[in-house]
Amino acid sequence: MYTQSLNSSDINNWKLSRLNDTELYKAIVPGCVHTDLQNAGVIPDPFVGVNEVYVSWVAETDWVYSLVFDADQELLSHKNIFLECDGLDTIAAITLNDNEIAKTDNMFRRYRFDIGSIIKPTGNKLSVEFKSPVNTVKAKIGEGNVITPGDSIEGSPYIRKAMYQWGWDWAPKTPTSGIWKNICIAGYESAGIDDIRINQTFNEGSVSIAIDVKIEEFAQSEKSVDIILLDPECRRNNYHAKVESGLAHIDIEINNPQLWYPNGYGCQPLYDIRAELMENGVCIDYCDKQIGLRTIELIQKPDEWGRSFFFKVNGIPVFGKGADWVPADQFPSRIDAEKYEILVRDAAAANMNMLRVWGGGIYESDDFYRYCDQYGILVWQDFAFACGHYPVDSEYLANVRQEAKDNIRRIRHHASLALWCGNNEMEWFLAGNWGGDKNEIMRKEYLEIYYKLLPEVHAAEDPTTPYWPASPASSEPFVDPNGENEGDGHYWEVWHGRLPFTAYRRHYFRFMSEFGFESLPAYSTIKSFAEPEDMNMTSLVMENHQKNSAGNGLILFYMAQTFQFPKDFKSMVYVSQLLQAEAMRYGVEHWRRNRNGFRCMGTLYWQYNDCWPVASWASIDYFNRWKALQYFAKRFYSPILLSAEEDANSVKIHVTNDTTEAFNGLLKWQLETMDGTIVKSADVEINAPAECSIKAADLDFSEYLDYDTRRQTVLVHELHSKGECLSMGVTTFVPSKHLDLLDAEVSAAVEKIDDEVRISLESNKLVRYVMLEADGCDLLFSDNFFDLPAGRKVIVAADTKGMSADEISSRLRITHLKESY
Ligand code: BMA
Repeated sequence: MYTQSLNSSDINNWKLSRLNDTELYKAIVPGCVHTDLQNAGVIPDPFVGVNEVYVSWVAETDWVYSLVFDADQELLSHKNIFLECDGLDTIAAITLNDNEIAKTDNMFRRYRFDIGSIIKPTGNKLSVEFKSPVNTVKAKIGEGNVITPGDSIEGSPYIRKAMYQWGWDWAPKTPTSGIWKNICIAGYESAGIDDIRINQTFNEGSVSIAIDVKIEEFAQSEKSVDIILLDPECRRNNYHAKVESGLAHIDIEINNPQLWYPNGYGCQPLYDIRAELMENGVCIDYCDKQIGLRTIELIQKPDEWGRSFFFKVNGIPVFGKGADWVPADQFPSRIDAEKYEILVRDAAAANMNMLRVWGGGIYESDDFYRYCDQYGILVWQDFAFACGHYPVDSEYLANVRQEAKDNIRRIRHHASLALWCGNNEMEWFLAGNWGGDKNEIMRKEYLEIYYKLLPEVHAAEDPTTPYWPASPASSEPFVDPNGENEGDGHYWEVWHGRLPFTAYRRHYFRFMSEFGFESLPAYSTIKSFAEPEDMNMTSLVMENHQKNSAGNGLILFYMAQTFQFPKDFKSMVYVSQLLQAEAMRYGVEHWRRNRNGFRCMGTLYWQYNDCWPVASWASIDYFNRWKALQYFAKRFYSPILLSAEEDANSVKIHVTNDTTEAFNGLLKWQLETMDGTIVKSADVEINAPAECSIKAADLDFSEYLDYDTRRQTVLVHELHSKGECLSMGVTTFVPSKHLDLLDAEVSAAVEKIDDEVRISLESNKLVRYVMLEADGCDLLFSDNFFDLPAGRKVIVAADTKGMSADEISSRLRITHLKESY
């Protein structure tokens, strides 16, 4: 096979123009109209100020991408020549040398067209015309039973285009168009590899790998397939099989297999498999896959509460710790491998082991799954449906069927893939009275896709990965899909429902796949889109960068319950992040305390990341900056968790051990005043068996806590093991706003050891939520937004980014709660 890339390059000069217009702009492929128009100076950056509103015309316009190219000589020497498009967004018509070769209508599909009779050696004219997505769906409104998600441009479900691009409660309304993935021309001789499927069977001491290679034959001849297997140490083994009736089958036995584990449970060894299609001793096509050896099961067994819902990897029950992933850019062609790596790496750094790729986004690029394999992040993959009701005419269904097949085939071999899930929240909505008098018919239509079509494709293409109809769902369609006793659950009464954080503790969902709380992004991120005069929660610009209409009000509503009103906007940003982090900590710690008997076995908070700079539920913002929540997550997702369950005058202290080994350590607790004077203290030996949560102490402080002392006293709890303090926490008996925090002297000693800077912090009085920042640069600290009780030392490390200790010292800014009001 020979490929000629048509992606933008020195020789591939793509142009963009309005349909029937002669003005041409330089275009980048892969890319999209918004980024091209911005580069050409035609539109301002849609992410800045309220530009989103001013650029809405772009999505109401038809656009044409065009390229004139010469065909490579070697390409033309092949008998079978195809145009291959990995992603066209969305309603496209492709013309080559004045022949319309195809029309496409699904952003998620891969397309291939025979152009052998049309391509010529020089001066090929290729154009891809994109119809306005907004006008396309507008013309369909009224057809079938369709419901548009609440915050989106009306009609979005009519076409197979990522839902979030039409606007969401964290995304702007800028549905774009363009060639968003690679495009190339491929020439084949007598055959090419159509598909490769890899199955693993686990035996005592070995894993059998069955590889099926499907060949697309253009001409009959003798062919074979060579398989080259590289183990994690790059030791090579070769295998060989004949192609018969378009298929080659190879069985491989791997002795002493090195198993792949999710983050926190072991390593992530990966095996490389290359399949080479051979004809007369020459390789005429090849295909590479990387796999990990592991079993994965979704365990749903009846029990005293209902039915369990958790994942077992290599037989280990894994508590799912993570968050919900949304596309990392509003214009997804912009998400490069580096961005994927940062986000996946930072999930692992925060002790996560799972991300849920939410259905209103995209099937992510191969890079995403590759990094999830490498960092041990399990992937819960939704199919691309969320919060809407979609057409079920035969054409639409056929389109969805092909979309599911394309993406399952592309993703299924990844070690990280844990679950295929039909959609986001639609079963839950339909179980209510969604659709009014159409509810009954819509339920039937719903079953067509998520209980028939997708399960069929799943059964044919990837039956070993579990399938789940919807998030949330239960064991029977429409029967209490968001119930606590079975399946997964979304809990939104904290935030949308305005209940206090304590409400989390009243619920014991089997697997929390969504719950969340908003905050503002980093101040430096806000500066990317707002001017100094916009730095106010209710300014036009800040409200445009808050897509949940109640959002800023909810932040202030909850803030009033816990914190004093911040003195300025920068403090508002800081306190909003503390609030969010505390909310998620409250929930996660509760559910992790209740893992015994597999009662609660997962927490994926909403949401991990952002697609533009915005106030949202994310823990990492658009510029990859960690909010307080991401640092909190690193602590509340640590394999051994120390958590305190306070109630009026009492505190129960728990140790949750997610590891497969028993944990022995020492709990040191101290009831103390702000200056560190001990009121009462004790050391408690901890023996926490593997995979379980224990109550380590049940303390009643009634005799020490009166109206005044409860504002002046806190409980400090530390977990020690092998001479090291693993974690430290502070529990208060009043909300932070009423604590009698004292003026404190915080010292910071900075030293540089190789490429790492270590900052030793000490304070003479308790300071809460210490925030470290480095002026003018983004340092990723080993810990941040932590409490520093009187007399303790906390050492925080960071990569120096080439700076000296002095330079870091001079840039270092330390803030804590008392300075916010
Ligand atoms: C859930 C998600 C998203 C939404 C979030 C916050 O419903 O599935 O649709 O962004 O809540 O409202």
